[in-house]
Amino acid sequence: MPIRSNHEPTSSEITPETLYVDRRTFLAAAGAIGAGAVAALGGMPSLVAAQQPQEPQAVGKPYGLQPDDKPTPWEDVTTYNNFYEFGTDKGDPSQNAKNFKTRPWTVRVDGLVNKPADYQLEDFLKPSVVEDRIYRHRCVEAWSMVIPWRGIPLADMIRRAEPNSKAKFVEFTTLMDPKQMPGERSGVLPWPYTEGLRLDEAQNPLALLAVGVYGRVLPNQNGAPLRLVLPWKYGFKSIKSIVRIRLTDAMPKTAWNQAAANEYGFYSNVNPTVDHPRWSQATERRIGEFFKRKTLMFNGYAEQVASMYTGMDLRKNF
Ligand SMILES: Nc1nc2c(c(=O)[nH]1)N[C@H]1C(S)=C(S)[C@@H](COP(=O)(O)O)O[C@H]1N2
Ligand SMILES: [Mo]
Repeated sequence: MPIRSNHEPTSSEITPETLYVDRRTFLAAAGAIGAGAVAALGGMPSLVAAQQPQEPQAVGKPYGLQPDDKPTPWEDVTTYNNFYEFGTDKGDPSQNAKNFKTRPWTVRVDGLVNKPADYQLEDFLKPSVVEDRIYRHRCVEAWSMVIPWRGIPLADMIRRAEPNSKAKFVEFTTLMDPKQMPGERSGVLPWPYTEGLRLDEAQNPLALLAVGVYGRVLPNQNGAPLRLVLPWKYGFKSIKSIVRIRLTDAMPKTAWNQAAANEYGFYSNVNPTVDHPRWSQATERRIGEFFKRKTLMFNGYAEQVASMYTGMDLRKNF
């Protein structure tokens, strides 16, 4: 498995050969079946699955990686997960989400927009729009990873919906399906899982709607078929298995904030100087490593995001 190193990429590295070939075969497959048939059959994702590389590939443009960052192994990325709909232990989601049905899948984009719409997953999988990006990933529980995602910028999605002048926030909702998601039959969180962003945060170029990881279709335990990725925030903001994206004028309620408001705020920006009430956030354990690392302000993405929070008291707005 080619694990990429951390130096700034050359242009040939940004679009590695494997990915390029992948996109060409994808295009050929899409052309053969035709757009109408794809919509009716929901056939595109299975074609993607059939065309995807057998071996996970750590492809993508590195964003905000530090010199000693390298992609966390596929095995860890896909078996050490938080996805409470499928259980609260890190190993539960990979075990319990095996039969989770992610096709067909509709995402409703509505609220304070001029163009509300229902999108099919296929709309997010067009090879002309997906990008591969390697991001740092920091969980509020003080562990971290480096993950090669595949997705589309959230800003593109929002632009398509045309937010009106009243829109100030974006609310995200996970599928509610207690039959398939055993966790939703428990009281561990208020269901369905919800999250929220200020509109400008949602429009930040780093915010990604992910459909894949390691060059492959997103495994169920990682939030298939579509999840958010916000590398400057604690992982719980990166909501999985999204069915609705709603533009609002009021700050959305979020699952973890409702569960424990003193521990989980709306912003959840990675901040080594503001501790969780029950543990320090100054250091973290990189999965697969023994020694702890120092946590970086905004998880190393200050240059790209700090200006959104100028003048705010980050102790109050945690
Ligand atoms: N719907 C939903 N989304 C969720 C969660 C969850 O329990 N349910 N857990 C969050 C947390 S705490 C983290 S750290 C990340 C983990 O993503 P990963 O398993 O792909 O690393 O997903 C986030 N998104
Ligand atoms: Mo997390």
